[in-house]
Amino acid sequence: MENTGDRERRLKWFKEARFGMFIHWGLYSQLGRHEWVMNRERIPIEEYEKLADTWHPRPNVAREWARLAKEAGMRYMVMTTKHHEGFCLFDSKLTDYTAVKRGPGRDLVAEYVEAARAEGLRVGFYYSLMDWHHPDGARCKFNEAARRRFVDYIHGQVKELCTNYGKVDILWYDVNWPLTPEEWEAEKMNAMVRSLQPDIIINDRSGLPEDFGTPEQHITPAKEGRAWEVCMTFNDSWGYTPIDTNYKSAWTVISMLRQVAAGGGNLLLNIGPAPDGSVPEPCIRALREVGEWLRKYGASIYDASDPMEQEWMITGGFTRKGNIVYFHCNRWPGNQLAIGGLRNKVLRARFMGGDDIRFTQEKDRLVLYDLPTLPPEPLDTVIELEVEGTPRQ
Ligand code: FHN
Repeated sequence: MENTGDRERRLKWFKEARFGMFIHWGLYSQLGRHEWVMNRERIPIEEYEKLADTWHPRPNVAREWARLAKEAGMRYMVMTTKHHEGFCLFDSKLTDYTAVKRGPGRDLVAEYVEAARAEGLRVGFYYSLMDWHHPDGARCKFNEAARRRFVDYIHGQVKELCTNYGKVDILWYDVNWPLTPEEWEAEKMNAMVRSLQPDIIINDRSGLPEDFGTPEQHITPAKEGRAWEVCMTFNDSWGYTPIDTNYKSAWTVISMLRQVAAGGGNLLLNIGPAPDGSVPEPCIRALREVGEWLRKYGASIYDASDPMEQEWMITGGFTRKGNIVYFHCNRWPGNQLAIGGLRNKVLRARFMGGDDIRFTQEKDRLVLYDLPTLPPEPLDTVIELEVEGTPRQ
């Protein structure tokens, strides 16, 4: 039975990191339609496998991703080592359907690990349990011999990933269809992972709760203080889609970060690089702007949170570190601003890194006065409230 003290020790960096880069990259990137293209378009395996020999990514693209992640204020990365298509971006003794033995001709996971570490970022491995390429990937549900072979294959690959790449910080399982955790022998698999990587944190998608929850596309804070991380696409697909124009803006990402921080969770924001590894321009532009905002206001995001049941108000929301409450303003109503929901007596109000603000407080309602009539972009405004008990500077 996992002891919570050890879990809190292992989760400490993760909870403070707040913001990570998800990377979906694979054979599907060449088709530029969706990472589920093999399934959605019913492409026969022998047809789809040809993509394994036409994929020739540029060298060292992972370093470009790691530099961008760092510039964006991200503290960790999670890359697909194998998505549902079954193609392994890592070296494996259990299959020849790998980046080393086919088109790329090199270990793309090793390159990614080296790049992330070179930029001081934590390393996460995404690994899909569902596998459309393995002959037993579906019949394992109804045939014990097939289940045995498939479970041994999956456990064997997870062992390779936890053995051959040095320290791994996150194991990010995905889609455990078609087996139950018992049929996966998930307890045994995760115990093996922890024996090889004692500090690792494991998500909840092997079917066991493990260390953190993984809501997807919707900010859904976990209850009872359990660690959680919401994963989001940058546009409408996890994989590369050249025609998709619906990329999130920097302000949208900042707003998501503030809501995630308020709820005490993490944001794992996805990029779907082109087949050659290039990052779509709209991601680069937005991530650079997010990084700029975090360099100014990161203290109100990284290790500040306020997981009280706060209705995410139109005007904005709170995060908190000790007795400093940060108010992130969403909408700027003019030269006065009323903020509700405060649980402490306010001693001082000021723009974060800026001037003091005149205020009055009635119970939990604070009114700020003489605000600039033409304020900077509302999302660019973080108000810092020193509440009762903070040693005054
Ligand atoms: O089917 C996958 C999908 O392609 C993508 O990898 C997401 C990322 O969280 N996970 C599954 C859908 O939940």
